[in-house]
Amino acid sequence: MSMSPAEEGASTPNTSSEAISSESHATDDAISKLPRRGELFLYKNFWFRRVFLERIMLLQASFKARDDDVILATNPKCGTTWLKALAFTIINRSRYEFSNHPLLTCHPQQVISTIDVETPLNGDLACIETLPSPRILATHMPFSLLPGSIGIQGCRIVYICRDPKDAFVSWWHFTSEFFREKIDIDVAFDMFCEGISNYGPFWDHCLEYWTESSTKTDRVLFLKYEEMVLEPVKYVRKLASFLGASFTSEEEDGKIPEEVVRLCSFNTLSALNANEAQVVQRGNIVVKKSAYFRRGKVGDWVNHISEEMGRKLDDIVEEKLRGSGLVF
Ligand code: PAP
Repeated sequence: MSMSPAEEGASTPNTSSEAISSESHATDDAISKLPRRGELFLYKNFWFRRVFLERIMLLQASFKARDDDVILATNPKCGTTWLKALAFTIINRSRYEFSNHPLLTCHPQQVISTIDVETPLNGDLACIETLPSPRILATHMPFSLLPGSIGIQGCRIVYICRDPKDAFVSWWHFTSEFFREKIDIDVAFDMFCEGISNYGPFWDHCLEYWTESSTKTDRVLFLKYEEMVLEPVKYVRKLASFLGASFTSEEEDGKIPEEVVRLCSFNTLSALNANEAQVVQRGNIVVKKSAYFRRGKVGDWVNHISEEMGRKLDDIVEEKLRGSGLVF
């Protein structure tokens, strides 16, 4: 089972601290010179919080992909937790019984690491490098900023996107409740509409992976949260097939795809992670496990932003995606 770098890498000795320290000063300098809006820095057409950008730069310089890596890519709050649970369960299904499965005790965020959130800032990638193949790694990085070796090695990439209105509301809740940052929702919404959000513009993030997935169908699988909610078994089969782990006829007869869906469902996982005292370590932050299971509903945005705001964002996104074939 792959563990998060935060867990595995915490006590790994730093072999070249001087080199890393001067590199990190250079990164600090480079980031300080970037255009800035509040906490966000504009780097190569995308906005990032400093901690994530530092890791992205570090990974671009040092991450070495393997040809059998599976990369789970998402805009924040678009279904990362769900996709991690599904991919982990599908790929490891011969190793674990459903009745005694790691996900019954470990949070999906603990079994697969989001590399740009959890890589130690001291630059030590041992925690990723020592994982056995095939590695499953997650990222919020835009396609254009993925470390070059991912393209060269031809890893498989699974991308999940979600209606931006629900993603925005989910992010706003997560940020305000769990990081105690009281962000005015109207101000945050206006910035989101301008394209200024962590890892945004939201639409450019989706579009880059969408474009790749339309030309490289064997390398990039593009999924939509809403479609998966409607027909989870169909998409679990699709995901398994893309990952080179199609269900056998015996597994189909044994209703294994349905079992995967059940184990990884919002209802199952949220009940297991409901204890407010349980936390997950993500890089240098500690988050309540339950923070990743808020409502898990399609269309919950109507309860938090007005119809008018919803229409405004829809119009912007429609305009930005026009001609691409991607619609929400
Ligand atoms: P991350 O990007 O920070 O890793 P991510 O898992 O993408 O987080 O986002 C959490 C959202 O996925 C939450 O949405 P909500 O705020 O609208 O409720 C969460 O409820 C939802 N989610 C988590 N697990 C599941 C699941 N198993 N099935 C469906 N939705 C889920």
